[in-house]
Amino acid sequence: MKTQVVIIGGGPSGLLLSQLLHVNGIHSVILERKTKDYVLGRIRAGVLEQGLVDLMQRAGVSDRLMAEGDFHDGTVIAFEDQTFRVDFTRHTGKPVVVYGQTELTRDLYDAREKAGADIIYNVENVEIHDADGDTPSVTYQTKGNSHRIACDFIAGCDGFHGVSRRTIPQNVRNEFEKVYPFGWLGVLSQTPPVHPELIYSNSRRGFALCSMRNANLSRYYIQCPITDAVGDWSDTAFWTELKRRLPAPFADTLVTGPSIEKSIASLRSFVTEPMSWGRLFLCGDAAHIVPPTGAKGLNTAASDVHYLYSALCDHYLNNSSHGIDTYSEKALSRVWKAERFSWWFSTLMHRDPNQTPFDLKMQQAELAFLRDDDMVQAVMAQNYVGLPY
Ligand code: RFL
Ligand code: PHB
Repeated sequence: MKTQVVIIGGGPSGLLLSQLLHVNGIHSVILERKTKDYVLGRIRAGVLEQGLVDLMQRAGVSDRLMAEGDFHDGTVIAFEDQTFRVDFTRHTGKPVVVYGQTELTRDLYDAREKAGADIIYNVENVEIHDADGDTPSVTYQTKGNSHRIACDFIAGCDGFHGVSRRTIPQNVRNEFEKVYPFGWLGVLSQTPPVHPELIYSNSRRGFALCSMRNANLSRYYIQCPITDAVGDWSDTAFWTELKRRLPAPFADTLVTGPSIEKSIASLRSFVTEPMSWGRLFLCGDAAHIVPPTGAKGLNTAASDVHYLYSALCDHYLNNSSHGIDTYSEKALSRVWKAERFSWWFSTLMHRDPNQTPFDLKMQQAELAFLRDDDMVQAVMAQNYVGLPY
């Protein structure tokens, strides 16, 4: 088999890249380790930057997002018993859109399948060959049979645990990492959201986030010890703890109900440099991870996809290698800014078990500065709605 671009990973990065290439007449094959239902069962991101919405539009898959997405002009920040609001639209002219990663991924699968895309599920033992030469290929197995695809380029969209990043030789790779000493326990429930906008809360008992998917589907998170297991948290224990971490007006009106999904995520900042090696290009979580505070993961994956699809269009349609040659540098420049914002916002909002009294005072001063200074709010808004591509 032969194709122009082999895409490893059928998550949002791989699907969006494949769809954008298709719109520009460039053929790709997607290799996905799991089934489509498995990928759609993962409850993850919920907040989209305008840049990602624009890419979905360019890919011809934005109808449902525009009809059902909820445009948010700001967010509420709570600390201890105080609340204030950061107005995105006033500061930047842009809102963010609340639309689940599951729905976005479903829209991309529908479009790819409608166009007759080559998506191969349940692949095993994916290996990348000769990415540093002129004739790369990818081998894999399905149902015990071995296959090889020859290609011009390989896009590594296979997430943090994929094979693509590890294919880049260790003496070429530089990895930067910070692991946070706490996790997020998340609950999805068929209940109306407690407030029309997201609430990020730094309370004495730790961080909490009130988010949503639609008018009757809420997504809530609380900071928990990394050593906790989902089984340690009954629904009642979760709701009791969430209420304790919210200012009284929200705690008193919170509607609770049975959880339909409950999971614990660890928090990590991670970047690998460079993001390309020969004809292999890393995209999304394969190259970088952010802690979820600030909702930058999927959105940063989207900016990589933007740079990579533009580079491949330059190569195939304009006979220019400039985009490909500068992909890693351009992508990393934006990635590090998203890393900085996610790290700053995580540090601001969580209670670190190792926090000293001085650290706590600094956190309180920083929150007061954000609350009282319009320019600081403008900087936060600019980062939250997404820096330009
Ligand atoms: P994914 O989604 O991990 O998809 C990678 C795909 O590759 C497949 N794969 C392989 N396929 C073939 N061969 C192999 N060897 C393979 N190894 C892996 C996997 O099965 C999978 O299908 O990476 P991608 O596409 O780069 O997308 C990244 C996003 O999923 C991620 O950044 C976000 O979900 C992060 N995130 C959030 N991002 C936001 O922008 N806004 C948010 O509000 C937000 N909230 C979150 C989040 C992530 C969370 N968790 C659980 C980490 C909230 C949470 C709780
Ligand atoms: C979510 O809705 O899952 C969500 C929203 C905002 C974040 C992280 C996660 O910062």
